[in-house]
Amino acid sequence: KLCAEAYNPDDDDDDDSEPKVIHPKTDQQRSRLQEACKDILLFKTLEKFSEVLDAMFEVLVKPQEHIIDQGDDGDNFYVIERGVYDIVVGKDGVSRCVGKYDNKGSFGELALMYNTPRAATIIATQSGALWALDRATFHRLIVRNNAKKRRMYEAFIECVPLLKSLELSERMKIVDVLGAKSFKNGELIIKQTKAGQRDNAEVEVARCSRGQYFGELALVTNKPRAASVYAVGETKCLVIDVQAFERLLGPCKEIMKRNIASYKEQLVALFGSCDDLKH
Ligand code: 1OR
Repeated sequence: KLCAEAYNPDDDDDDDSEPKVIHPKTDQQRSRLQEACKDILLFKTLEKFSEVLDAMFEVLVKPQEHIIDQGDDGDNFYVIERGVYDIVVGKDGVSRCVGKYDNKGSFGELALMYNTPRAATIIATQSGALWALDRATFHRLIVRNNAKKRRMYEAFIECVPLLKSLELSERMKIVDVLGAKSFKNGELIIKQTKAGQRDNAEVEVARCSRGQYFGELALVTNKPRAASVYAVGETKCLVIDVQAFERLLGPCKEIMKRNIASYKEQLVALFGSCDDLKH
């Protein structure tokens, strides 16, 4: 058949010509899978989430097993059901552990999204269980959704002051991995995990609105959450995970640190000390 129409990736959305991958699962497996996937940000804006679940398959891993080796071609994307995994990056012949996944999260999206060699080595430190999604299905369901996501969030991301110092391409990489979460009025978004909550009485110290950010302090200081955050009215937040934060927001860290210094002044003004923020 000859076709004179221009190629439009949007028309591609319901392309049934590609075979759907289905790995049959028991009810018990499916519910474990659903539990492991419920906070995976890459899955948050998908219409065809159930097809993702259909295609995923279980992988059991042993201690010291390399799930991914830096430099390899990408085969699968992985969601963690359980286990602790080291993230190791080699540069100039020196390998360094740059982070870890502790019984939650996902990895292996970069090589599949950008067609690049694996950027890090992922090693299981104990026996664990993963759910894998093959490259073709990841492409069909996740990568194709990215164009839509970029259109949806580009205008908003462009007006977030914190991200001004990044290149457009860097901001778009943030959009590729972020997820959207909605909260009801009064709902807890972040829970303070620090002892010494000052008589357990909670005091409002600040209010954030469109374009502002929160949740960075614990990631910058590697300390427990220093404050709780509640939704005021119906709210929608865009969320990125700690590894993507480390990878993509490095250039914004100086701005965040400056703002953290002002948190201390606010705390001193409110409580007379800022012990909780010392680091
Ligand atoms: P991948 O397909 O490249 C390795 O395979 C995966 O490790 C990668 O996708 C990410 O999912 C995950 N830099 C690059 N990749 C990382 C990083 C990372 N962390 C996790 N992955 N950095 C560490 C951030 C804590 C930056 C290191 C300089």
